[in-house]
Amino acid sequence: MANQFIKFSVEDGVGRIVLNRPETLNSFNRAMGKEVQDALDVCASDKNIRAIYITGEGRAFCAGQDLQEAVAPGTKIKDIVHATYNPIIQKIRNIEKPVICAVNGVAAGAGANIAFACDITFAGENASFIQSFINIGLIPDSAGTFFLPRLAGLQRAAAMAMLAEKIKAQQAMEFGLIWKAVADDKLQEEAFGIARKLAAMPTKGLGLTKRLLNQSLSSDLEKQLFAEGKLQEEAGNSYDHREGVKAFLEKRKPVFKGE
Ligand code: T3D
Repeated sequence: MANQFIKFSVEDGVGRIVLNRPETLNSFNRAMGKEVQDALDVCASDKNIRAIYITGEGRAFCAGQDLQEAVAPGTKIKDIVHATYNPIIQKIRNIEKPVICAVNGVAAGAGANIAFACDITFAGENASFIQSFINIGLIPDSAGTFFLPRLAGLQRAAAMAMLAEKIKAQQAMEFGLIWKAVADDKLQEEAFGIARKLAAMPTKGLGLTKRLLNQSLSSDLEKQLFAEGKLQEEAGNSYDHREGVKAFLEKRKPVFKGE
């Protein structure tokens, strides 16, 4: 079925998801949450999609939950969190392909935490991030309490979550919450260029790298060293490993298939 609240396309091996409710700053209603989840499922299962790109339409990236929808009679907050945000974060982390995010404006609440959960996040220099939850008496969800302290440290996580001050892209980069702040007018070109580049790289190796980085968040040195040995064997059995070594020895550019 055609999407109503996102745009989804495949370009140069990249699954491109654009949050598209600009009149509410791309805030999530349930239907948009489902469309994003479905698009992520397509990206996970389609062999021709080797990287994923997420951005927003208009002046914002995403203002988190649509608060009009959240106050509708009979709505349970826990149901929204379980149906919309938890699966999106799980899919972003579990897809064994790189997920690139281009934050094109304000990212608030769940919108900010979705951006922080992606593998490589770019933001336009005038984009901003706000843990706006506490302004409406809520707590950070969408893995904010997981990623904020791990990426930025406990003090910064607490201050961001408790004070709900807007931070600009440059500061988010200095805190380690995003990879790079770039000029607004270069954001899409630069971030999509990286997604395109990743889509031509050894997908298997990238996916296994992501699995190990995920695992490291709740692991210890011994377990991690053991897992690296095991997955290096798997990477070493891939077509792209053979091609990479062959191309190196033949002094030519490798042509990776993602296998
Ligand atoms: O059920 C649950 O709630 C559980 C789920 C939780 C997950 C969450 O994400 S909770 C957090 C929800 N999000 C927020 O609290 C953010 C609310 N928005 C803002 O604080 C501000 O809009 C921004 C800081 C994001 C941007 O400010 P600004 O000044 O650039 O824009 P604005 O004028 O406030 O908003 C522009 C329009 O978008 C405006 O509509 P209008 O007046 O032009 O018709 C505004 O109402 C609308 N809008 C912005 N955010 C939301 C929204 N409409 C619905 N839901 C929103 N979240």
